[in-house]
Amino acid sequence: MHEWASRALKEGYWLNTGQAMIVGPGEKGQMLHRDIALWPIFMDGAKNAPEAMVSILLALSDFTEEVGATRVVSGSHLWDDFRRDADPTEYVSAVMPAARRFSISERPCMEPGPTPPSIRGGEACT
Ligand SMILES: O=C(O)CCC(=O)C(=O)O
Ligand SMILES: [Fe+2]
Repeated sequence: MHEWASRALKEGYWLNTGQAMIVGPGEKGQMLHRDIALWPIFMDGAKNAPEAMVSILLALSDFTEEVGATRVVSGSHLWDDFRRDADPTEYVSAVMPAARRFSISERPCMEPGPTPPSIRGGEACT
């Protein structure tokens, strides 16, 4: 992550978050969101705002559609309007076995999938 973050965030960076994202049976899915919305100025700039945050999500258990693999709206980091709602047909699921990871700029929309029948664990670092 250090190599990638150093390249993407040219002025240097801080480790912002390191947290387990454990989702279990009966829990509601998280709404589709962009983490960069924590800093609205970057939402206003949309695709022209500077890259301010990058993330890695590591699967601690298998990520399948059934257990709520994170959904990502591919290409949403290039939208002109970051407040536009994504259409469900635009989602792709980050299906991957445990111990794999995916890396994203924090501009994309993403959400965990539907309520899982078993525990789904992820580790997020931003
Ligand atoms: O747990 C997930 O699938 C997504 C987590 C998330 O939204 C985040 O780490 O910011
Ligand atoms: Fe998030």
